[in-house]
This record gives sequence, C-alpha cells and structure tokens, in this order.
Amino acid sequence: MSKTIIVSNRLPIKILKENGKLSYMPSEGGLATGLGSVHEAGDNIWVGWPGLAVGNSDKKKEIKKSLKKQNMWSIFLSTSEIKGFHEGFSNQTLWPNFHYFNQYTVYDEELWKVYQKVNKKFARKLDKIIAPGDTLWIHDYQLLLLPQIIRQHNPKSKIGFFLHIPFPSFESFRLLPWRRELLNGMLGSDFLGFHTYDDMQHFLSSMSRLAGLENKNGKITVDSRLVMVDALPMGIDYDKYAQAAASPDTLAREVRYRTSIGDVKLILSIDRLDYSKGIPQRLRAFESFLDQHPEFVGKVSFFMVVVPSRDTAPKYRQLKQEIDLLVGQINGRFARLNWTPVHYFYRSFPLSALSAFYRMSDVALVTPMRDGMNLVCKEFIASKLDKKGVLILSEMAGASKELSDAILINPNDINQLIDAMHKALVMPENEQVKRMEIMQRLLRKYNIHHWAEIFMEKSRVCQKLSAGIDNKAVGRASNKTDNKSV
Ligand code: GDG
Repeated sequence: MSKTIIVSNRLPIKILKENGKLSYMPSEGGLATGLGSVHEAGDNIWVGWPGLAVGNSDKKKEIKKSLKKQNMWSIFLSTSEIKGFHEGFSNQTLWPNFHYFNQYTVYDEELWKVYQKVNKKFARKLDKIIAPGDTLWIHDYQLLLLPQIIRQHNPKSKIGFFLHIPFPSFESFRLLPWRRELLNGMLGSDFLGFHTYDDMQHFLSSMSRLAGLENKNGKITVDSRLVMVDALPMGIDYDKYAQAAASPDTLAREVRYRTSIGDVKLILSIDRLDYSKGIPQRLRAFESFLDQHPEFVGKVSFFMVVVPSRDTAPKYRQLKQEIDLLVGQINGRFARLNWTPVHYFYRSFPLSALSAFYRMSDVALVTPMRDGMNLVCKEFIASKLDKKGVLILSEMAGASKELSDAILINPNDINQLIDAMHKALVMPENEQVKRMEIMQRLLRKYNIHHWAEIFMEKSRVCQKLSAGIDNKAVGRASNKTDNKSV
C-alpha cells in the first residue's frame, strides 16, 4: 500500500536527557498536532532530525529504534551540520532574508555548502524509504533544495511542499547569491503551498523574473511536468484549544494567577525570542501608552511570555538584552508596591498555563514585524469561550489576511499601536463579542485538519493533471520559454 511521507527539519518529538536516560515527549507545535492525523493513518511515516546532537552510535541506535516504533525515521546531524545547516544557512541566511531583515543576512559560501550537503543527506535517506506510489510532503525553508534532488533520483515522485514563513518579494530574494538554485530546488515539487496570496505572488514573480517561467492561474509547466502553486493559510487545532480553555486544570490556574496579579486589565503577548516578532517595539509602545494615558497606570499590566529560542546566536542574545533592559526600564519607572506594569517570563509553559493566560487576558497584542502566519493570535481566539477579549494584530502577519475583525496595525507606527491599545481597553463588550464571534466561526471551520486535507487533495489533483498532460502539448508549451528550469 502506498504511504505518505512527511519530511521536516525537526521530528515532532522532544527528547529529554536525564541522568543519561532518554525520554520522549510529543512536541506541542501546531505542525505536530495538525499533521498528527496524516501521520497516524495507514503506513505513513515522518522523517526528520530528532533535535539533538548524538555522537555515540549506541545512543543513535537506541533513538532510531524507539522512534521507529512511532513511525518516525531519524536523520542525525553532526555538530558541524547543526552549526552550518540549522543555525547557519537556515537561520542566519534564509530566515532574515525571507523576513526582510537583510541587514542580518549572512552570505557565506561555506554555510551554503553545508545546506546543500544536508539536503542531499535527507534525499539519500528518503531514497531508501520511498516506494512507487508514495507521496512526500516536505516542510519549510530548511529543505528548499530537497524536492529537486528527490526528483532527479526518482522522476515519478509525488511531492508536495509547504513554506511556513513568508516568501519575500523579488527585491529581497534576488539578494541571495543562491537564488536560482533555491528556486530550482522548490520546482522539483508538484504542488507548492504558501500561507498567503502575497507569498504565492512573490514566489511567482521571482520565478518569472529569475527563471523566465510564467504561470497560468498558478500553474507552471516545467519540462514535461506541471507545478501548481496556491495559497493555503494554516489553521489551528481549534477544538484542542477550546477544550483546554474549559479544562479544570486551566480554570484552577486562572484563579491562582488572577489572585496573584489582582484586579487589573491584562494585555498578553506570547512569542519565541525572535527579531521578526517586534517585541522591543511592543514594549516601547506600552511605555508610551502609560505616558499618554496616565488614567491606566495601576489599572493595566502587560503579561509577556518570551520562549527561549536560538539564544546562542549573537543577534538573539542582543535582542534578549534589549528586552531585559526595556522591561527593567518600564518597571523601574512605573511600578507600585501593589502593581507591576510588565510581567515578563523568559521560559516556556505547559499548554494548561498557556490556556489560562489566553483566558484571563483582555487583549492579545500580536505585533510581528513580519510573520508567515502566527498561530498565537488564532489560539487566543479559540480560547475565548465567553467571546470577550480583543485582538490587536500586525498587518505583517499572514493571519491578518483572514482576521480582519481584529484591530489591525502597522507595527512601525507607534502612535497607531498606542491608539489600538486604548481602543481595545475601552471597547464595549457587545462589540468585542461581535468581532470575536466572526473570527471564531472562521477559525473553527478553517482548522488545521481542513488545512491538511486540502493540501493533500491539491497535491493529488496536481499529480493527476501532471500525469494526464499530453507530452506533445507540453513540448510545444515549454518550447516557448527557452529557460525551462532555472
Ligand atoms: C512558524 C512561522 C507560522 C509558544 N510558547 C509556548 C508554546 N508556544 C506555541 C504557540 C504556537 C507556537 O508555539 C508558535 O507558533 P507561531 O505561529 O506563533 O510562530 P513560529 O514558531 O515562528 O512558527 C509562523 C508557523 O510556523 C506555522 O506555520 O505561523 O509564522 O514563523 O502554537 O502556542 N507552546 C507551549 N508553551 C509555550 O510556552 N506549550
């Protein structure tokens, strides 16, 4: 029986080491839950890196064996591969370029070599696993070259690819010396999915300007194949967040937290530590809000969770220091014995705590400078069982394209942010409920399961269309462009 092979840089698992013993925990990320149903069906498997450096071959065998029982196939990365591929080219070259932080982009031929090497390593592993009829679903910016490498080895492969971060405009993408190779890598797919229409258009524009490949309604003919491109905004596991918000553990936590914090309005933000998330800008806006609206001093607190991420990299260490300083400055200026302006947590929490934070907050402040989608704002909405609460959302997050009933802001416009905070804090309850209902209806319907189903369906359609193409017609069409592959 043919199977679906999910491929991502990280396997959906957290491996903890305690006293030399390994324990395995499912990861809580949206992708893990969303693809859970695909992964668990039939003989389907998930291929990726288990997330830690393992030198000892007995330990590798032990991990491989344990994960195989859960239908996960491990690809181990050496310390230099983790540095060059994961921390290097993926996070210091592609991540800043795709998020328009080009002042941070590292252009280093050595990192590029490691990126190519690891993509080939993934392909070699997959060669051993792929059987005729299997479908591959490859995820994200770490594996942009993989579709084409696999296609070279197995021309008949069925390959879908989804990009979780923005695809930048041509003006940013063209800065990369390896832009053609990257596009060529992606073109190995049958179906390419992006979060938003804009991301998809940016990809098509780069394709046209760098490769001379034009599209017709999102379809590109490459050699004798059809590549289909579409926008497919990722949803959340709505029921999981709604149920968590109703669970006794969450309710007990909410009571405990509220008792400690007191009777103030709460503005919430939750992000991984990342410069794309706009955390310092948000803090500065909150400080100015307190300056401009002294009537809210002592009446509103900012509850800010920053989850440690990539913090060995210099840019991330600097960002952490900047945040620490700003929080200290605001609390130093405004704090009272019975009121803390900013409650700041630099750590991660279990789902029930997160759920209690969503429940007890009056406003969610989600203001990334750039974000592929942003799931936190969707989780906040799903957790609001009483429909009271206001979302302030950056126009630069993919989610803003769907959530037009949020208060939408430009994160570079501090005055707009301050006005949005004020508007949110004084918004009448009936308006909150009206906006929340519309957003909940949308997110309940376009949930993560819907997203996974549509992705698989679109991949199937594309493969069928491709298989049905009359080779002569393709020959005629592709002769019109002299530069078929990049
Ligand atoms: C990338 C793209 C795109 C956060 N803190 C805790 C915790 N979280 C969970 C949240 C949410 C997830 O992490 C973060 O998802 P985001 O979408 O906000 O951001 P990225 O990690 O940057 O994800 C992004 C996404 O991929 C999906 O395509 O939306 O644009 O950058 O689910 O709840 N979970 C737990 N404890 C925490 O302390 N358990």
